[in-house]
Amino acid sequence: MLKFPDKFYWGTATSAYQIEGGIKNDWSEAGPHYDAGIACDHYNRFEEDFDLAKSMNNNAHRFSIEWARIEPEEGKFNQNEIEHYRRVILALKQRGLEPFVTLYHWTLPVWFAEQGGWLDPKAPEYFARFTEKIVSEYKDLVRFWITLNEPNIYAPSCYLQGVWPPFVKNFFKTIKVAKQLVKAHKLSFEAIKKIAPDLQVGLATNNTWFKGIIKVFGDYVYNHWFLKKIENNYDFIGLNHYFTHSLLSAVNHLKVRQNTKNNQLTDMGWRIIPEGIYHVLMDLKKYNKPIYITENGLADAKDEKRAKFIIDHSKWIHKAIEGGVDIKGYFYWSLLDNFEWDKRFWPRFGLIEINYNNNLKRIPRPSSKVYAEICKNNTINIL
Ligand code: GCO
Repeated sequence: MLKFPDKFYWGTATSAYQIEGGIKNDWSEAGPHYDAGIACDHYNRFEEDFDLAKSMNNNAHRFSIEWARIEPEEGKFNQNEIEHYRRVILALKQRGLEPFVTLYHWTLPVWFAEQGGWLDPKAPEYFARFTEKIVSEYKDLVRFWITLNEPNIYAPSCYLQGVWPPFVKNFFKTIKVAKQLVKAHKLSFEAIKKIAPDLQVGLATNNTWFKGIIKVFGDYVYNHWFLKKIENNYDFIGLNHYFTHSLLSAVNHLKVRQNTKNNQLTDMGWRIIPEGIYHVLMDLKKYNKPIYITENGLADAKDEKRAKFIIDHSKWIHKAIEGGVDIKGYFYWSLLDNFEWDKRFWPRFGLIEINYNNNLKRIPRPSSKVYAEICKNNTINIL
């Protein structure tokens, strides 16, 4: 039996645009393929969803606040939406779920995108103003704040590969956006600390275990560039982990397959290598900051691999804790099946299945019982 540290946070992670429904932002305006529509209607069904999280014995939950709802026009904040998210936060707390709030999970208000998005020279200030508004509203309710989600995925996907809005393919603009995101994080961090210095602020970085000849480049550019740039402007690291890459797998990774039969692969064609999370965690030890695993999960519609995936990853996380890494929580991605960006709804990441053909009915998958046991006992059983 492997025991996790006392007060370890066990939860799931979500993001607003992927589950809420009824959002108008840069994605919904990019065309029908990018419009999440009603998604899981989580906006209206959050209480039911948090009941499910609670029934899995979770004691924390990560979610994001949709900037486009809060500030639909530049500088004009929508008080009704602020009250909505207050109800969301209170609903979590009533169920004993510690809220971890992401301020920016990739989607943008339309006005912001039209003014040039992150390339607008004033973009970091706009983000800091939004941060200030949100954090002053909820400072007494929320202790953990995540400024940006995966800037190291966002910048290349939107500005280099050009697969996500605004669909730009330009190396120099990618660098510019990355720098703007660094600035946005720093200003946001400062704004939060000014409101209440004891609030805990971090960002979520997507780190990969690189092997072979791509390791030097991968570690430097992808895993550490952003963390180094934000220097000491953070209290914790949020780690999102999905990949282990060698040169060949990195190339293969670009070809997304659906419902592969290979049991080493997820439905997205991503390789399952639980050991990877251990190496990535050990590699983050040098920053001497607490680490929350803010995302880790897989697309597995049949739920054949999910329970083993969670157990195996938990074992390697435990080994990293034994190796001296200060890991304080784990958030499985995701609570519900959801809108997986340009892949739309077919990838099924949820511990809870959504039946899109039957009233968005929530159906807990068998693996959710396994996760519930881990969360309840704060241990994993090894055979
Ligand atoms: C991420 C994204 C999620 C994805 C998940 C699965 O942070 O990578 O936050 O939105 O849905 O990673 O691809």
